[in-house]
Formats: sequence, structure tokens, C-alpha cells
Amino acid sequence: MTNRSQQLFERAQRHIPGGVNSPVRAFRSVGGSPCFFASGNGARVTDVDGNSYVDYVGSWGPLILGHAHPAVVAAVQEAAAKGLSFGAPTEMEVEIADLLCDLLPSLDMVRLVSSGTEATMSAIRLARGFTGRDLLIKFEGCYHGHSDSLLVKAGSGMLTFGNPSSGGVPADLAQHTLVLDYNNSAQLEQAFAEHGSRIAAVIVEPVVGNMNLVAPAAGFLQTMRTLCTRHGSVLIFDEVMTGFRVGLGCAQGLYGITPDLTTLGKVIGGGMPVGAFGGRREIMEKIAPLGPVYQAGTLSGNPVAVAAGLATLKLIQAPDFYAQLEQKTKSLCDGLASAAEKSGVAFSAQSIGGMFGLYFRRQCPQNFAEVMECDTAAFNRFFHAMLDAGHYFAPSAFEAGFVSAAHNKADIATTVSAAEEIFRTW
Ligand code: KE4
Repeated sequence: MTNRSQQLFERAQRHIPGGVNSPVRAFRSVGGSPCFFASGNGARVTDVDGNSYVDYVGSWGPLILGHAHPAVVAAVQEAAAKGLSFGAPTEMEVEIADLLCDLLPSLDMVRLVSSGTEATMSAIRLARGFTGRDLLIKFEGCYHGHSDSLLVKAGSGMLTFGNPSSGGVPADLAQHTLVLDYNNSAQLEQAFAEHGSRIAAVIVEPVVGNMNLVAPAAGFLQTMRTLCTRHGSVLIFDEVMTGFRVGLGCAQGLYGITPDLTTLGKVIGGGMPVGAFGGRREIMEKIAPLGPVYQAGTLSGNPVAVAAGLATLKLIQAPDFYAQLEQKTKSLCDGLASAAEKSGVAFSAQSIGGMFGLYFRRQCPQNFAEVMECDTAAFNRFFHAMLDAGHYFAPSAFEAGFVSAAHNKADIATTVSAAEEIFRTW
């Protein structure tokens, strides 16, 4: 007897490619068919069959306050009742721009868009327009959304330019992107030695969340900063995931590195579609209508979405917000790691702020090659066993997980004891 999620998935596949509106939701890397969720409340989600789960995905990061936070819902309802969209400036857009520039010293100016992809796509075009250069450096395992210049995989040789990693991306566009190894400072220095005067920008996840969680090695981000400054290239911190997730100052505050441009998303929309890019005034003034770099959006700065973002950004400024979030996330990781150790399972875990990585590998991976050594079959087995026990983790071994302010000690404890049970019979 198929359950309602499975019935809906069957039906969804008739008119939606893969039955989903974003590929990772399809459970293809973990197997099985996806849960269709009916509602969320705080740390929990409930699927259409009435099964409840402690949620460690949080819509891939936005729900740092948990599901349906009353203040966020009320702000959305109040804004919606005044009209859903105007295609004209509104006061709340000024309020959120001022707040973002207050919270992030590197932001002199900021432009709102509707997704992280739009933010990074626009930031790259802006960096190219500002420098008059074409070349872009990204790092293998980092994901910055699905614009063409970023769907590129490493070329054949260590420093050869990229090839498309997706259908539909022109090879001669991919040729302008150089894909390097994350945490390899020597390789980055070599790339600048060879191409420095042609490099428009380096874009990086300052803490990677898209090959599972990988932390920056000591000196890696500083090397990037030094090289970009020396060669007049734009350093873009893609903080769509880390922004207000790893701390109130984002990753740039945590590591003390000032990027030239920052991209944001997820948390700044509180679950509604908001992205942003911003940075140094002399760069941002190149954006239309001030400058020659075009960028636009019908729903950019949408008042209902911005209302959710503003409500979220206000609540994360509460005293101890991040200290408590960090403590809960760390206790989840420590609990899972000790559960695995008790049963001799090759497992490691780490957290930075409110995001975490789980690895079926004895040590936390420090680069893409080490991530690829993780036992994904073991992860997939863990994923489904935890799902059956009522704990929803990211349906891929190559994604970070997220804890919210709504998770309490009891939630973390039940998750850890469920894992203990599973590892006991591993
Ligand atoms: P969106 O276009 O999905 O809003 O943002 C793209 C993006 C940009 N930069 C970073 C660092 C990101 O993590 C993302 C999106 N993250 C994925 C999770 N791995 C979103 C989930 C999905 O693709 O459905």
C-alpha cells in the first residue's frame, strides 16, 4: 500500500520534471521517494501522511528561527494584507538595506534579488563589468547556484580552464572559468601568477556547505584576499548559506576577511524568496541605473518577502542567539560522533555556528578529494534509518545540515539516542 507521499510523487512526475522543483529534493542520491511535507512548526515538519520529524534541513538554511515562527508569519500576513507587490520602491526595502549595511561593514551598498542564484550571477557580471576582465575562479565542490558561468567543472590539467558541468552551457563560456581545489593556496597562487591580470573575480563559499561542510584551512581565505588585492581582482564571498548562519557577522566576521562583494540569501528572506549582493561603493555604483552593468527583477525587494526577512533579521540579533545556536549544533555533532564511536562506526562530525557536517569517514574531510572518500552508502543507510525514526536530515551525503533556534535540548537528545540505537545494530 503506497502512502500519500508516494502517491503524490507518482502524480507529480506527470507534469514536473523528476516530480520536484529542485533536483536535490528528489531523493535520487539517497534512494526511495521524497517526503511531501504538509506543515512545519518550530523544529518539526509533518508530512502528508501525518508523520512528524525533527527537521535538520530547515529548507536548506533559511529557517534559522524554525518553521512558522509567529513573528515572521505575522509580519508576512500584515505585509500581504497591504498588497503583494508594487514593482515600485517601498519603505521596507530601504529598512532591510540599511540593516544589512549596518550588520556587515563590508557592505557600502546592497541590491536585493529573489534567489541566491540571481545574487551570484549578478555579482559575477558586476565584477566583470567593474574590472573589464572575463576570467573567474571558483573551487571544486563549491556551489553558487545555477547560472552558466558557475556550472563548470575543472579542466583536464591542474590549471586549465573549465568545461561545462551541465548541458546547455556553451563551452566557450565555460572557458572563462578556472576551477581550483578548495583549501589549496599554492594552486591559487600559481593561477594568479599565470593569469592575475585577466582575473575578474574569485568566488568562494567561505565555509563550504555544498560538498557537505568543509571548513577553510588556516590562511586559505587570507591568501585569496591578498592575491585579489594585489592583482585588482574582485573577491566575492558567497554567503548565501553562511550569511547570518555561522554568526551575526557572517563568515567574513568569523574569519576577519573583508570581501569586495558578498552574496546573501536564505536567512535574509526567513523562508521567503530574497537574495542580495552588495559590497564596495565604487563597485556597486557600476550597477544600473547608476552604471553600465545591467541587472533587474520584477519581484526584487518584494514587500511580503522582505517582511519575512526583516522579522528574521531582527530576532537573530537577540543577545546569546548565536551562542545558544552554536551550542545546540555542537552538542548534536558531539552526540552523534560519540554514538558512532560506541559502536565502532567510522564517522565524524563538525559544526560551525548553526550549520554542521556528518561524514562516514574517521576524520572530517578538508577538501573535495577527502569528501569523495566518505562512505555514501553508509550515509544513505543512516539517512533512511533516521528518517524512519522521525529525524529528517539532508537527502544527500554532499549537503550540510542546519539547526534552528527552535530546536531544544530534548530534540537534540532524541536525535542522538535514535542514532545510538541505529549504530548499535549497524
Ligand atoms: P538559490 O538560487 O537556490 O536560492 O541559491 C543558490 C546558492 C548559492 N550559493 C550557495 C552557497 C548555496 O548554498 C546556494 C543554494 N544551496 C542549495 C543547497 N545546497 C539549495 C538547495 C537546492 O538547490 O534545492
